[in-house]
Amino acid sequence: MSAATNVTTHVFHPASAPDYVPLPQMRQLQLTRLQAVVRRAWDHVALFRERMTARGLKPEDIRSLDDLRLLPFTVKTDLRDTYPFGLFASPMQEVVRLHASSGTTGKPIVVAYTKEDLEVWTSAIVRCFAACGVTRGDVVQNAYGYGLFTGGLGAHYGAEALGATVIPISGGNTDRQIMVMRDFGVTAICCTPSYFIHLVERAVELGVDVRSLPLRVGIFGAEPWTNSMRRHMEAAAGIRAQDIYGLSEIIGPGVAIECECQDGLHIIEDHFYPEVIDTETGEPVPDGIEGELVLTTLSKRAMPMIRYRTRDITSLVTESCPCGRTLRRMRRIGRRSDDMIIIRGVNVFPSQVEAALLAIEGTVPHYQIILTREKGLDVMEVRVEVTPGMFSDKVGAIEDLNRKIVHVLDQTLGIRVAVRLVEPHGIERSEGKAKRVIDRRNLEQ
Ligand code: DLL
Repeated sequence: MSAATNVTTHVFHPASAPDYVPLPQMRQLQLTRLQAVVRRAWDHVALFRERMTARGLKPEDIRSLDDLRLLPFTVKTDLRDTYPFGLFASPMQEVVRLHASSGTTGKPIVVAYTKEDLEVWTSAIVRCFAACGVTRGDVVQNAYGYGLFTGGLGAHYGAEALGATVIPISGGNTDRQIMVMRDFGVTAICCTPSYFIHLVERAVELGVDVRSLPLRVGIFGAEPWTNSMRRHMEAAAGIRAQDIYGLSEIIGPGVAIECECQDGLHIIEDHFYPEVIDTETGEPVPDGIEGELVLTTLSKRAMPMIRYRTRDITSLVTESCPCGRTLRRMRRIGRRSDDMIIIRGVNVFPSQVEAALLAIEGTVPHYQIILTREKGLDVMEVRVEVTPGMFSDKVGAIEDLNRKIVHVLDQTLGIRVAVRLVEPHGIERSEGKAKRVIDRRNLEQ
């Protein structure tokens, strides 16, 4: 996309103005917002106030952006421990939407939005999509899942506000996706990168050449992907493949986006303030050095997040970007510092599998998760050892147990997994940390 088109997009959408503000102005805006959000969290969130008090801090101690590092971190288990609404800073009358995402064990984590929060979210997505060259002339097939997952509704309202035509098709039903893409003249698609690869492969089987369709841009995220996957998707579908990043705890999709330069993701930093820290020491690392991304929401009302440890590993890029945006960039996320795995866009913790299995009689807590990729789609198999008593039982009992585990895991994780029961001691014992996850998906394919 030329710079001229970019300027047009920028003027056309006043919401995109903060993308280009001079740095001193941005830092001032961030500081003002940071002070307000810390005050809000202090006033309304007990956990945050207690942690600040324990450090001898008051909201007025935050005088500069550097003072951010004085503040305590927030982590995923804080959301679990205060489940469901303990971190809300707004009364329920002001909360207009809830979403949820996987927690580390049985319960999900819940996130909340006021009307103003939804406006911020929508404006962030408008800016992200505009950065990818999507305009109101586009027909957007939104194949992120609609529901508790933030992907579907988040992308939906942003694309609509941009003035594009949105097709809220949600995930799944691949043959119908291909029919819609062809018949409705789709020009932009949003989904996980792995699903897009699957979709293109299926299209080939159906005799549809995606390269001959008007589709020209894909906005892919919710799971890690690589530059070689980008090249593959761009060549196979005749599109530009853009990376979008976000997480439920912060807002959902729309935290950071690739511009047409495809060289790092611009962080929407007037709303989401980034730091990168050393995972061990918790100390900030210099720009350009890898570490864990920590985000602070600068304008969220219903659920402010102060120094949220995302567990996503990246580094900050400070050089200016040829696109003209002054927003700092981060390198794409290739891995996490915890054991969360993402299967077809759904977050799964091995501890969730473990908790579910423990509740089922006839199994022992020896299990392994095997991940593979078939036709672009993630496949998860859970191998579980049965008890000796169960093993000597009839075949029917084993089959019943298998069905039961499939059902329970389906309920717990929200995705269908294959289950293979193995004989007692059938899973290799480890002398150190048990190797629970064997990931055979080759991200380079
Ligand atoms: O995945 C929000 C989202 C929806 C982002 C649609 C982009 C597009 P969660 O389900 O809470 O939210 O999962 C958040 O997914 O911490 C990362 O580990 C991973 N993730 C999200 N986007 C990317 C990306 C949504 N572009 C977790 N690259 C995050 C790599 C990503 N990992």
